[in-house]
Amino acid sequence: MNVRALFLIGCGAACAAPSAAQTYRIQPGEWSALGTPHPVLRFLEASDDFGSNAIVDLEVGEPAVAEVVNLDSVDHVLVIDDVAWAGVEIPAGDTVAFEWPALPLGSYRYHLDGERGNYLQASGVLRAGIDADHEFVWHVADLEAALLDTVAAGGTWNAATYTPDFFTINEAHYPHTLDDPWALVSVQLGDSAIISVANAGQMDHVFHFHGFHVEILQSTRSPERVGWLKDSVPVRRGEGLTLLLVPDQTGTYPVHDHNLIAVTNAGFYPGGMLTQIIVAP
Ligand SMILES: [Cu+2]
Repeated sequence: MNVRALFLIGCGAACAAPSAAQTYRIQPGEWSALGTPHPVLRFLEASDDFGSNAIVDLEVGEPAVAEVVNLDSVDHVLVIDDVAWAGVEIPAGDTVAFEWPALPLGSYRYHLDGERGNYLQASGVLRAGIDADHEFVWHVADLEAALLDTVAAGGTWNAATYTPDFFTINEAHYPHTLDDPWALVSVQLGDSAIISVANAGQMDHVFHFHGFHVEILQSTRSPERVGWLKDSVPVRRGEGLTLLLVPDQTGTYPVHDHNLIAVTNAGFYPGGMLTQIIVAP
């Protein structure tokens, strides 16, 4: 199978007709840290329940019209890390029409800028041209649960005192990562799995794959690493990465942040940024 051809799929017959504008909403809500609710902010598809942030899919090199409703009490600015784009101002309570920019093939991190947008995690993965039979998305973040309360109350994030105690993939920590079909890589021997990764945290993370080496297909921050085939992949703050996994053995294998504090929940192991690759015969 030609894996690059697979990766480059994305503009079939559906491209001929322009699709309707996608609608999003910015919504405050709560996230549970081992049963204790904390305030968070999400960027959601208008039709989705409150939960993990939206995965935004675009065609390669084509702008896409969209609309966003700001249900939060403050103004926000939507940006994409590592992309030269003016961004979109979204006043509190307003509905704003905008265009996602034309982007090269790959995975990116979009988010709301500013303390509240950044720290309360209105942030997600934007994919340009990625449409594979076996596709996965890891929007990874570190956070200090008590700081969610502080920032929601108007306080600020302070690097000097930051002590993260939760580490998430798609806004969930292990073992809940295994309930998320985007986070749990479940494939068959020889499949080509495309994994889009973006780091929404306040620190760099390094993913360690057991059992397999993955190929870096794209990086917003480290393009010199494209083509590298490694069992450990760093993802810097704000970076977007696209990885190719072609499993050559069956079984269940962990994949996790190599910084072991990040595989805990409030200090308890195992937890955090830990998921699995399950390969069926
Ligand atoms: Cu490991």
